[in-house]
Amino acid sequence: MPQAANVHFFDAHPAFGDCRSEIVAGLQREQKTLDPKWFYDAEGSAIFERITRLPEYYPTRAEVSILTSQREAIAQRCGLGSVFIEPGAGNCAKARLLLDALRPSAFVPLDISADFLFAAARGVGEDFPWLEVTALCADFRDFRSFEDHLPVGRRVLFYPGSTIGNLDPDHAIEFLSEARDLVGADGGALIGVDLHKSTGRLESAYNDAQGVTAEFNLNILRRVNDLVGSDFDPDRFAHRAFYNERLRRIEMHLVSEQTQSVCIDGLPFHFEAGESIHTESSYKYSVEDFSDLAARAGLQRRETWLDHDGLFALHYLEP
Ligand code: AVJ
Repeated sequence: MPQAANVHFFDAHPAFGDCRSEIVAGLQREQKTLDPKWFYDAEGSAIFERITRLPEYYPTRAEVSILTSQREAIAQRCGLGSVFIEPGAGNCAKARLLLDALRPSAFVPLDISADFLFAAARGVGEDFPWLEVTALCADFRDFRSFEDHLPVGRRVLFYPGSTIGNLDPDHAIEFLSEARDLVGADGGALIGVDLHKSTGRLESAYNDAQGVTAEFNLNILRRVNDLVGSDFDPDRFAHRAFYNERLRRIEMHLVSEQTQSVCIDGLPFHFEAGESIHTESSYKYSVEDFSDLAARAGLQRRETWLDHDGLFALHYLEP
C-alpha cells in the first residue's frame, strides 16, 4: 500500500530486554509477581478490548465521555497547533476524538510494537489528511533514541486510560518527570487517571459477572508459557482482584488452587495452595492526590475535567 505523504515512520528498534530473566526474577520474589506488560499480546489486547465494553468496567466509557463532551475546552487548554505526542498509543482511538478540535501541527504516536503502531498511524493519516502523523517505534523512556525525529513545535503529551495507574507512585513520579523533560518548559501533559472511590464499585469493575477480567488475568499464564516455555496450567489458578484501601490500588492476583510446581527450562517454582502471583496494580487517585504526585514531578495541575458521574478524571498539567 503506497505510503500517504502525511504519514512518516521511524523505527528505533527498541530493545525488548531479556523477558526470561525478568519473568524468572519476578517469580523468585517472596510475593511472586509478573509484569502487567505481558498481558498485551494480540490475544490479551483483544480480551482487554472486551473488558472496555463490560457494564461494570466504567473507566473507558467515562474517559471517552470526557474527551467527547469537553473536546473544545480541552483543546483550548492544551493550545492549538501543538505537536501531540502519545506514548503507548495503541489504536490511537482516544487521540482521534481530540484531533479535529485540537488541530495539532503533528500527531506522534509512540509504541514499542511496530506492527500495530504503523497500521494505526496509517489509518489516522488517511482519516485526517490535513495532519502530519509521525509514528515512532521507540521506548518513550529512551528520549535520545527518537528526539531527532520529533517534529518541531510546542509539545503536549497525551497519556489516557489511567495507564499511569499501573505504576507505583514512585515510578509514576519518574514517568511524569520524564514527560516534563520531553515537553519542555512551554509544553503540557494531558493525563487520564481513574479516581479513588468506593471499594464495592472498584472491585466490581475488576470482577465482572461474565468473567472476562478473570480470562484476561489467566491469559498471562498462556503468554508466559509462550514466552519462556513454562508449563503453567491456567486451570490450576484462580483470578482474584481486591481493592487495597491502604495503598489505594486494585490488586489483581492469580491464586494457586493447590500445592504445585511450575517449571521454566527445568527450573522449578513451587506454589503452596493459596499462594498467589501478583499480576497488576491499578492505583486510584483523588484529584488532590494526583495534584500532589504531579507537583513532586515538577508539573502543576492547571485544569481537571470529570465525567458526568464523577468516576474518572482527565488532568492538564504544565511544568
Ligand atoms: C489498561 C491498565 C488501565 O488498570 O484498569 C482492566 C487494565 N486490568 N481490567 C486498568 C485492566 C483489569 C487497565 N489499564
